[in-house]
Amino acid sequence: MNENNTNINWYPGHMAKTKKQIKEQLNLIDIVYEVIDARMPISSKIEDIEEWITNKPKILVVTKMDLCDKEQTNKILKEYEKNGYIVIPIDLMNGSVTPLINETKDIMKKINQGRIEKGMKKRSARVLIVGAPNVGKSTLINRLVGRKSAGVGNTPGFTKSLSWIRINKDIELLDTPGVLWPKLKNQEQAHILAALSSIKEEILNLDEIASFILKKIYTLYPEKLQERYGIDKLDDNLIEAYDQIGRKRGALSKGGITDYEKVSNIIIRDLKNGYFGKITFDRLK
Ligand SMILES: Nc1nc2c(ncn2[C@@H]2O[C@H](COP(=O)(O)OP(=O)(O)OP(=O)(O)O)[C@@H](O)[C@H]2O)c(=O)[nH]1
Ligand SMILES: [Mg+2]
Repeated sequence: MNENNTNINWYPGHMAKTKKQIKEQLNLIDIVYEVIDARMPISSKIEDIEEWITNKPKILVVTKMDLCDKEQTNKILKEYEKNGYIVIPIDLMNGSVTPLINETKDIMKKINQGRIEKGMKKRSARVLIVGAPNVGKSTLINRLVGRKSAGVGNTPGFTKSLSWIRINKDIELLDTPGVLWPKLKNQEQAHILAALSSIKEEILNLDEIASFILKKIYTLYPEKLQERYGIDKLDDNLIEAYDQIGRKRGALSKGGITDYEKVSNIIIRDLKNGYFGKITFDRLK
């Protein structure tokens, strides 16, 4: 992978534009929900957020708790708490959003006390939602509103523009398109984001993402590779593994040769559809 090319693709113009638009709205904002994906609580956290969203109370909202390996994710979340973050983990499919609403009201109460002391009127909370693509920002908004008012889709870049949505009489929310940051820490982070659908698949090579997924699962959760594909051992070149998956899943071209592209797609879809079970790809160093 060419470092320069990938950097350009990771940070396309529309993300720079979103960032600029968010900055323009910042003085209207009381509270920030910084959304991260529980399966990648380190890799999906906006790295440069402290540089462009300063002096705002933030809540770290951790979505997709139902999909993660809780033992690993909780270790990382504890570390965030130790560093002073307010952390609210949520399963947006079945869990409750009440803890988040209560936390928001608490913070707003303090802000309003300050306003009243200055002779200003109380007002409802204006909340900005930010996060990497596909982490669940719009789904969170829909849960908070209690109906579908923001567009949702399992591809990065679903939301295309900023929009205000009223949650209830106390809270108004600004939904924003997913953003990344100009320079990803390393290839590992880029691959994790791509594997878990926060970077468009087309940007990295499909085979590269699929190989990364295989190796990652083999390293962190070898039993899941056995369960799903009957693979006990992964060689460095992955050819045997691809052949095995190809046979098992009928991804063969004429003459019984493995269709490698099809296998790559199978691996990526399997992860996307949660067929490896509950996984977390980040680890504390
Ligand atoms: N299982 C599970 N799926 C979730 C959860 N939150 C979001 N999703 C799914 O994740 C996908 C992305 O959700 P969106 O709400 O569109 O994500 P977004 O952050 O708004 O994405 P962009 O607009 O592309 O930046 C959708 O398929 C959601 O159904 C969750 O807590 N659990
Ligand atoms: Mg969205």
